[in-house]
Amino acid sequence: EGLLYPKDSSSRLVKDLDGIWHFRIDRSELRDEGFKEKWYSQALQSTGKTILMPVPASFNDITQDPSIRDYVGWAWYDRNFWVPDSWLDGKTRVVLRFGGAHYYTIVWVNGNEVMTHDGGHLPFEADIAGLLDKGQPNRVTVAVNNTLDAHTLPPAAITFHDNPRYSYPYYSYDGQFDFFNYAGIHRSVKLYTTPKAYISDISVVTELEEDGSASVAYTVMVGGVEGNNEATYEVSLSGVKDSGTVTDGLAKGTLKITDPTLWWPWTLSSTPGAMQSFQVQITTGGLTDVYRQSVGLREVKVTEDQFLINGKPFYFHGVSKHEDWDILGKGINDALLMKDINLLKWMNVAAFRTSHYPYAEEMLDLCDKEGIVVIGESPAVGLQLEDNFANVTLHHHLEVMREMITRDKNHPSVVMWSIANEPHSDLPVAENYFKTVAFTTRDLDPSRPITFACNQAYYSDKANQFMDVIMLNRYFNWYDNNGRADTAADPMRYELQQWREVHKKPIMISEYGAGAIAGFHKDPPVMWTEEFQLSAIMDYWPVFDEFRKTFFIGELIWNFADFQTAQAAGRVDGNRKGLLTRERQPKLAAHAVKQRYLSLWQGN
Ligand code: E9O
Repeated sequence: EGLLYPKDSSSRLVKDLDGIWHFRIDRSELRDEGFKEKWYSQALQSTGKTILMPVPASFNDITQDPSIRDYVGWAWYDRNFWVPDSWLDGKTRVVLRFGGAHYYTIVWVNGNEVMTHDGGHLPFEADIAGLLDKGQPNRVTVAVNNTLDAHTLPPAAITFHDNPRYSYPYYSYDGQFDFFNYAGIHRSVKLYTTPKAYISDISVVTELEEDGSASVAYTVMVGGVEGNNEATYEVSLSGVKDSGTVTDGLAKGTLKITDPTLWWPWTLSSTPGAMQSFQVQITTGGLTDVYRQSVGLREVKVTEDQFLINGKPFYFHGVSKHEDWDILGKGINDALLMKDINLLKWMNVAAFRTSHYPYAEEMLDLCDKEGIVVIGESPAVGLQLEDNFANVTLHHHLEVMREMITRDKNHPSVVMWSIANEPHSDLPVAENYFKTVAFTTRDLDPSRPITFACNQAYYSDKANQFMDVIMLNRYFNWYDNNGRADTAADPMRYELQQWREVHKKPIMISEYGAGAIAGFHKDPPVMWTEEFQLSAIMDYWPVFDEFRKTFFIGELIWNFADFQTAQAAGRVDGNRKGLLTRERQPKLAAHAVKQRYLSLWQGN
């Protein structure tokens, strides 16, 4: 099954379930009252006191109640909805789709369990047509649990603080990952219809030929074809058409496009982001389903020293980001996504990494359209203890890669998979673990290179042998050499040379940076001032420039903007390494980065 984005067509209708839902956290000690009392079998409001909660959004920062902000356990949501009688004609699938909820989710419709989903960032859906009532409201109930453990992604160890002298007990995570564990229904909830026989998945892979044409290989998965019925299909792209019969649920072929309009990053072309519509129609037993998949024709390749997009060397000058906003937490909203896109362009950013989890599909759509290049990262951040590499994690990790590739494979903006961030890739268990994840990922998507963000040493890391590109996270003049912004260049130069000697592969920096509280100034600079952040970042640049002409393919600053973390002595209402504040206003360094990125781009 695929995870096509819900879209209207002549055979499909989409209905939004976003808005205000009822909400209740489970305050019982074991967080199990909701299951004991079967809160899903009735309106949540009739189970006890509920509050109103917006969807999509993290629930944490919506109220003034710290026990909701810091809540760990099952949180419950419900709402009513109507569907038109015409949807219940027995010939229509009515699919309930969650763009993402954090972390483990169970969904009921009219009291019947319809699906569960493990993991915080990817979509899940189920056909609920058979459970819906005519002529009366239907109810969807969601229980979502943000408890993390050694085998979730990200993994975390939880501590229960129940000292009787505290006015209330609380849970905390020790920091295996450095961002707030926002929770709730983070992405849009939609209902959409399809005919009983339907297009279940589409994938499109482009290869550029010597003669300037493009071969576009398509695979369409078809579901719900009855018995011995035959299904036929038609596809078209750029005026080129193909048609045939669906065999074993698949329609496959290659379109040859002689004069293709290529998708380009905005730093490589004055007409970037060319998206086109790949139209698919299937017909069987009198039913027709139509879906229009947005695609961009482009090809990605890695050589010993370069990253090529459509055969041209691409330099990843940009940032690593977070999904993190005031009030909304990790919830999304078009205005905020658009603002981030505009800020990326304002800073002349060519590329960003979706640290440390898959981002909303809506964001990738915007990147497709604007020609902003994306490195798609899995939620495997903080694999530090040997137990984090256990088979149960590996199994889940592979499942996450499968879901992420299923969801994102048609986004031309996504050019590479980052399979993890800062794992203990020096542990003996890491070698086999990463070998398996890398091989499986390549199997799932042979069209994109693989990497991960490494903070181990070139002599002890055991995972980069399986990667196509090496990414390094380095903080020479922040976590080391406190107060000396001028100490990064030498160790950086040495390390790049060593890594290159061990692995003849392209290398980029996926994190470097320093904390600054906006409005703090001092000269000579001290840590946490805007001046210090600026000089710490600038200290790396001559080294990057030294290797840029050879194997060095990119520089991503940590971070695009300040972001929320767990409370800690080294964090000031969050991590302050943003070039922008959390409210998206520039610090001193943002202006310098904007200048540098402009010249990198124009020098290209
Ligand atoms: C991962 C990212 O999520 N890399 C971190 C970033 C940071 O700002 C974090 O936000 O801390 C850097 C890891 C450096 C580890 C050094 C630890 C030294 C502890 C004093």
